[in-house]
Amino acid sequence: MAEKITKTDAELEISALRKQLDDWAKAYYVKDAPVVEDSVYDVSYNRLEELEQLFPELVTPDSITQKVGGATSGDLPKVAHAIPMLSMGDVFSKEELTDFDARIQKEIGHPVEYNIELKIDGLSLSLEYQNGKLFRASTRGNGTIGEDVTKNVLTIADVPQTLPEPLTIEVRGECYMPKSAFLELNQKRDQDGLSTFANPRNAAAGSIRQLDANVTKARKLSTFIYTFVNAPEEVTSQHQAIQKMKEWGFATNPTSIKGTSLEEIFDFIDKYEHDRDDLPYGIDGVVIKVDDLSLQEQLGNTAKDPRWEIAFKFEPEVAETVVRDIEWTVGRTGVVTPTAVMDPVQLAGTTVARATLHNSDLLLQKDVRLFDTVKLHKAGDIIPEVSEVVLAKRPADSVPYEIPTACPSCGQTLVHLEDEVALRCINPSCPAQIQEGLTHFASRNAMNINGLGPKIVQQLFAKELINDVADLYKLTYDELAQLDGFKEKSINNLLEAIEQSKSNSVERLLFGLGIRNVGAKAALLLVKKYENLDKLMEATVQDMTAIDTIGDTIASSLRFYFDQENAQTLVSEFKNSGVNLTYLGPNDNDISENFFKDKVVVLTGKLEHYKRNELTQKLQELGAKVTGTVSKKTDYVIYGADAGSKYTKAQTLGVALLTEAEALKELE
Ligand code: 3BA
Repeated sequence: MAEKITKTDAELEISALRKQLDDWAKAYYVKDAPVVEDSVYDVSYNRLEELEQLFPELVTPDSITQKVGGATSGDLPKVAHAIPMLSMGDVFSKEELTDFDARIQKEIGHPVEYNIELKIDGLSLSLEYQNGKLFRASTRGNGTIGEDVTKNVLTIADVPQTLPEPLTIEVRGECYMPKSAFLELNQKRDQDGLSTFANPRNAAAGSIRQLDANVTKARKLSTFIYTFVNAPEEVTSQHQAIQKMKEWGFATNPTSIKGTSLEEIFDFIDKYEHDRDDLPYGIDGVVIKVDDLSLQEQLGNTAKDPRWEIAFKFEPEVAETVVRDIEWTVGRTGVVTPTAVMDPVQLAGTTVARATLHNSDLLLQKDVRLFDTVKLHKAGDIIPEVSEVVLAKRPADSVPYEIPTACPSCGQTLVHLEDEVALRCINPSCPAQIQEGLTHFASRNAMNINGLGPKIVQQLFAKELINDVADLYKLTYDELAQLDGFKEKSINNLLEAIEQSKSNSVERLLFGLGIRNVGAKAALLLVKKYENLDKLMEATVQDMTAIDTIGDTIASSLRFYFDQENAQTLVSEFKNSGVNLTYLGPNDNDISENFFKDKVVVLTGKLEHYKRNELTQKLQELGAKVTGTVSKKTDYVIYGADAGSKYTKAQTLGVALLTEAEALKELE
């Protein structure tokens, strides 16, 4: 989806990102002492790339995205790489891999064979041999200029100093420190009162970039070599290249396999993502390379990376980041909850910059403070949560966090209700609570008023244009014209969305009212039984509980709500504004057997006969569930012109594909 950001905002963000990334890169490349996790770096880097794509005119040659690698230290002699050491494009999801494969197939014209390799978590080295003798070894540096580490590399046991034939070649690969060596080293350093390395990669980097080769020798480094700069004639594929290098005595990684289908790639990824802890060396992903060297040549390189490979990076399941702020938000019901605002970090598939701290008790119990480094995980694989504070990284001047005593919205003193861990604002006219209620009313599962998000609600409220949900239906063109940046088009769009919501089936309104304990499911069940709001408002608790799954709690909440005069006024205002108060949906038993009943369906590509939302509605009326992503649970993918990754994914997973025309036949 296209993002809305002004050029001025983008400019500011870009400049901040560049400065931040330059600082981080310096710490990483020059000092071998990273200040943030790689995943944090990646998120900011990707964001910068995204913004530069949106505003190509803002790209400058000194942007870190335009350089191949990081900086180099000043201490070691420099080496110019005649052939630059490129970087690798990286992806974090299988969807993106599917896109990669689709792009390759499109460009080549048919499925291709890949060499699938582990992505070793080390640092890249280039080894140059003259007449069979190792004469120079260098680090990648910034890709064009690296550092001469020949003396140090000569101490690495598995790097051949002489080749079986007097060859003049250059090979490249990854230098790493085995996990066992890393643990031993840190243990020893700790005993000696020295600082320890953050991870094996930093230890390897610090060990290879030594001025004293004896230090390197003591560090037990290893290598995996994976590429020829100029492959010998007889080698025509990446797979053969690895064979050949092995033959000549290089250490090569034994796990790589050849594969053609996404399934093979996904299986490889899953296997090693699962088994990675058991490997004696660290990996941080999988590299997929077009195997055939002539096809590689055909695909070529971009300025930064080859177009024939992609690195799939594993999701860190635990991530570390720094707490910058603790925000307190007032919910619809007055509960005040703390959220940690942190440096963005990649965590199990998504970018996380905020994590719930649940409630004040838990915050105190975990003793989370501002500027603390915290470990994050995902509760139930979904909700980012702070697991613990990394005390070793707590700043010396840290002070305990003070829980607020006043509501951040209305300033009224907060209370701790009996047997509740939550802190509450009990002011019924607290602006935050009212605004939350309004946003909830407009939200997707409630009245689904497109464009009426929290920011607009906040403005409408601040300008006193609305005070309760019924006021939404009294908004005029001139009133909306007062909103920041609202012009004819946006005003009409919002008015239209509000107008449309009047004809929603009433369960949306009932859910949207935000009555305690009444969720979307309960709302639907209730209106199905009572048909309209008038009848529901008269129902007794006992009558309501006759519905399966509607218990006393829900029924009493409803009764309590509708007994209030406010609620009754609200409903009559809805009526006056022409808001529909009856149930318009199908009755379950009404859906007759049909091709799509109870099937999970995904739509993709450009449809001709129907607008996408029309077809979606039609399918839903037939009892189908229409979703956005293709998975094993999908029954049918209906596709139109220019279908992309969803189409390929369906093919890979063996999900039935229907053209729009075929689907229409079944609809009739
Ligand atoms: N294969 C790292 N680059 C890699 C040159 C290509 C390449 C890597 C790789 C793109 C790994 C970027 C630095 C570089 C040599 C440039 C791998 C790994 N392939 N398996 C083909 O295991 N980390 N890294 N290295 N040239």
